Amino acid sequence: MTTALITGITGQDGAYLAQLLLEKGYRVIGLIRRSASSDVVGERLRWLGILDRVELKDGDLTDISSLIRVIHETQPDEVYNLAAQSFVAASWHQPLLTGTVTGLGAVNILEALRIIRPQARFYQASSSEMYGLIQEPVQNERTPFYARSPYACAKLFAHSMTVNYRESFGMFACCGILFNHESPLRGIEFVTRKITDGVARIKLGRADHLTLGNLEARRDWGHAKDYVRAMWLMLQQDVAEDYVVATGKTSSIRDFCRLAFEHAGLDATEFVRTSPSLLRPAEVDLLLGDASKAKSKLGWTPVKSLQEIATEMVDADIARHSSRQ
Ligand code: NDP
Ligand code: GDR
Repeated sequence: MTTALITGITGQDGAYLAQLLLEKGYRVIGLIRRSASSDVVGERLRWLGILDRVELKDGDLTDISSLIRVIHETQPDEVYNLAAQSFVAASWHQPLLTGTVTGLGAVNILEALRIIRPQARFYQASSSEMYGLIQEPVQNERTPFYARSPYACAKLFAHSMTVNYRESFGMFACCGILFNHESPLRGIEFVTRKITDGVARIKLGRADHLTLGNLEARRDWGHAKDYVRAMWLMLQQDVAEDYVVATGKTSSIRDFCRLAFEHAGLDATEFVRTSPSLLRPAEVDLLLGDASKAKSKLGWTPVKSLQEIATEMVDADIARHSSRQ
């Protein structure tokens, strides 16, 4: 039985990846942080009905001793480093924490693996945010990076270190440069989920408007379930390489609002307000990925369209709010 260790298993991608690996017959170990709200830890795993099928080990990406202990105890064949302070907007408020977790945290786990389990295959969750101030209208593995937030700077450091560990020590280490991916398990602070949650509240008469920031930013949005499949495929190859994972289509926040409100029979222009307080100190205006390499080498293609994603998320949020009378 193949053993996988997932950091960030309680997040959106960690939960879907755990589900995928369980379907494939893996033993799945997840790293979890101690929380004072222990009753809600693992909520996404519970939602997917797999909480009791994964082994949760306590640890923190910033504490290398905990990583060494967990790797030593579980001897993983594959390690997926998904843990991060992943909210771009928060990274300006907590730049040091973001650098420590999202940047140095990746080196902690690479270093722990190098010392005690160098044969394990390693996946690093790199991000399209690293492209930042766009140098080319369509971004692929050769497009130069230009980080625009403390989060992107930290991810760029982790990305470079992963490549460096591969080249220096011959470790099987891959970076997936994933563009935005969403689902009903997306954190409520991210714009798509904030919108679908807002639509649900308005539809059920629990709110009368939704306040957003920049409606003109464009993102290449896919579905998280499709994207975790690409992570797994990267670690099944003969050679470790980096891959862009994207749909090749870009839409604005305004477009996503229209799709989500329309699905609930509402007109977005009646309910969406904007506030300068939600604008970022530096914005990433446009992301549009070229996943040709992932398509040709991994045989990966996204399945879900943005319309389907918006529909699934709105339905899930209406169901959630309806069950909380
Ligand atoms: P989430 O924010 O949903 O999940 C982040 C996870 O990291 C949570 O499980 C969180 O645990 C954990 N975590 C945070 N800090 C620590 C720490 N110090 N030690 C251990 N675990 C920690 O992110 P997503 O699932 O959306 O994304 C997964 C990864 O992919 C992230 O690295 C993200 O930056 C990256 N990424 C995401 C994209 C997207 O569109 N979703 C696109 C490109 C990259 P807890 O539950 O305790 O907070
Ligand atoms: P992003 O996702 O920063 O791309 O990072 P987010 O959904 O937070 O923002 C997308 C765009 O929407 C604009 N926006 C708003 N964003 C939020 N959160 N809230 C608002 O009210 C709002 N109004 C407009 C933002 O300015 C931005 O342009 C996500 C994360 O998952 C990262 O971890 C990951 O690396 C990247 O995607 C790829």
